[in-house]
Amino acid sequence: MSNLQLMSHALCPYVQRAVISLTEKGALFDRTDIDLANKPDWFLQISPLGKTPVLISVGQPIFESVPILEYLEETQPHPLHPA
Ligand SMILES: N[C@@H](CCC(=O)N[C@@H](CS)C(=O)NCC(=O)O)C(=O)O
Repeated sequence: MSNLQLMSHALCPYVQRAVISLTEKGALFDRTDIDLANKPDWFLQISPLGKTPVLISVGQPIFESVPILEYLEETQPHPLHPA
C-alpha cells in the first residue's frame, strides 16, 4: 500500500484536481471510491464535512482540495508552480 491514499468519488471535480497533481508529479497513490449517498462511518470520522477528496498521508488525513494541492506541492517532486 502506498503512503498516499486518496478518498475519492468518480465524478468529483475536486478529486480530479488532486488526481491531476498526483499524476503530474508521478506520485504513487491508492484510490478508494466513496459512496457519497451512503457514507461509511470510517470516512465520516476522517472527513469533517463528509466530502471528497480526503488525502491520507502517512496515516494523517488532509481534507479540502486546495490544502491537499498545497501539501502535494510542498512534499512531492516536480513542482507545478513557478518558483
Ligand atoms: N470545497 C471542497 C468541495 C468538495 C465537494 O464538494 N465534494 C463533493 C463531491 S464533488 C462531496 O463530497 N459532496 C458530498 C456531500 O456534500 O455530502 C473541496 O474543494 O474539496
